[in-house]
Amino acid sequence: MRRETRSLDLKGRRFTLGPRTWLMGVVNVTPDSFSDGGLFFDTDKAVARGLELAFEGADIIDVGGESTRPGSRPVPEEVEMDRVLPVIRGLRRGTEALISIDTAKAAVAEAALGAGADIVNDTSALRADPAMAAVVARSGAGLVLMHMQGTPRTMQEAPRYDDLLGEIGAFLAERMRAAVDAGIPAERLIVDPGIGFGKTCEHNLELLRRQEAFQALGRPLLVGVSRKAFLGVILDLPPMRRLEGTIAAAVLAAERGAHILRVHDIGPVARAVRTAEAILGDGGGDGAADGGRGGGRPGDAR
Ligand code: PMM
Repeated sequence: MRRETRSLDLKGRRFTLGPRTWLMGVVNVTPDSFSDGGLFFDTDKAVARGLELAFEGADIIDVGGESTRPGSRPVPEEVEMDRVLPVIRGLRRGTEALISIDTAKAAVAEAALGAGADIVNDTSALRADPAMAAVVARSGAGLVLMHMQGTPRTMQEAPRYDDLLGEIGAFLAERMRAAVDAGIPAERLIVDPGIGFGKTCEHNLELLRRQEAFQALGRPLLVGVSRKAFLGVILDLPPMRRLEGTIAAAVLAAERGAHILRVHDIGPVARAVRTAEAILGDGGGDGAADGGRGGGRPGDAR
């Protein structure tokens, strides 16, 4: 994998990212997310889904209570809290996996961190709520800073860039400075180019092709390709039939520098990524399917 090792501090614990690709599994507790809206809207189903993702190999479980699909409108914060808090409490009781809260609202983030979340995944990169930076700074939690052109309501109307990689890199560097100025140490930051957020299919493909440029930011890189619309353009298939496209894009993203992959289908992606790591000769030993000890499974004579 062409990526550098980075350390990441989360609530007083230090993690090393790089040797083994981390996987972030998605639990959308929403009636309307673009690919799994409604499936895990019920608390018990959402907790069960999160535990299943952890069992299948998710390092992080990303819980979201508001859809960010193109054209979507924000939901009130009490509604978002009612959706995500019981799920985070249930997951915290049931798994050691890290938990992230996908929200741009400070009050939701604060309550989620109190309920046991370790990371705030803010797709607005601290721009939506002026109180967010202080909440993250106080908590010791990690923070994902994601690039988005426009807002979820408007972002796909006419995305336009003069210098795609340059503009996104400059945006992420500026947001990192804003976070550090607000008291969040750089060691707690994760950056994300925001595949599908104010980008055409061509923009997304170019980002994935040239994604190594983001290594210069010096922080772990998170990439979310799972079931996204650019795969629909390539394959002419609906979200639930984009698994093979997701796997191809996810493996290439990891090979080109992504430290963390955000995906819905953890099992299949984990098997593909571990195989790619083994072929490339890395995986750090702790991530390979056989634990890095050689051997394989009983009955696997070949
Ligand atoms: N994509 C979605 C939601 N949240 N967060 C980050 N950091 N990166 C992403 O690419 C991302 C995200 C949209 O996907 P979903 O509605 O299927 O969860």
